[in-house]
Amino acid sequence: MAVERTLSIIKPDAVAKNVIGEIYTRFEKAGLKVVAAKMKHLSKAEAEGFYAEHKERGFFADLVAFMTSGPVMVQVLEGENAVLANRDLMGATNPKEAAAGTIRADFAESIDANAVHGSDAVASAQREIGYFFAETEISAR
Ligand code: RTP
Ligand code: MG
Repeated sequence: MAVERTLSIIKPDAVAKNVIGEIYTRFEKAGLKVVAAKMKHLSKAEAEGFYAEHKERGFFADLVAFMTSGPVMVQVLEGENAVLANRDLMGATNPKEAAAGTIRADFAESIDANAVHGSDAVASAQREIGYFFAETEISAR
């Protein structure tokens, strides 16, 4: 097993529901450490750049509109197999398909307002962490 870092975003719906702390508790109980964090209200350009891999998809405009609809909480999580561990905590993209006890099953409303983002691979995690954080903003723990 390898210690990895992954990028997590608590999306505008979950911030508005005031469940940042409940989601952080799930990270901590799973052994994932928050090693950097910031709250941000993304600009349209920031959201478009972050989700550039999806720019040809039919849902892209809705995704960008949703991600800029309110503040988000962005964090770097560190731990054993952090990328997959966080994806397991999140559950399926569509909350209707998310396993019981996952963040999306418990806090998400729809495939658009689905509470959290998590990097899907080590390579995308590196890109996404660099998109939001300078190396000096990440605390080794
Ligand atoms: P995320 O990137 O946000 O962690 O979610 P994910 O990997 O589970 O899903 P992804 O395929 O990367 O899609 C990014 C976000 O776009 C929205 N989406 N809408 N209407 C649709 O068919 C659709 N498909 C995806 C979701 O909000 C998803 O989280
Ligand atoms: Mg994704």
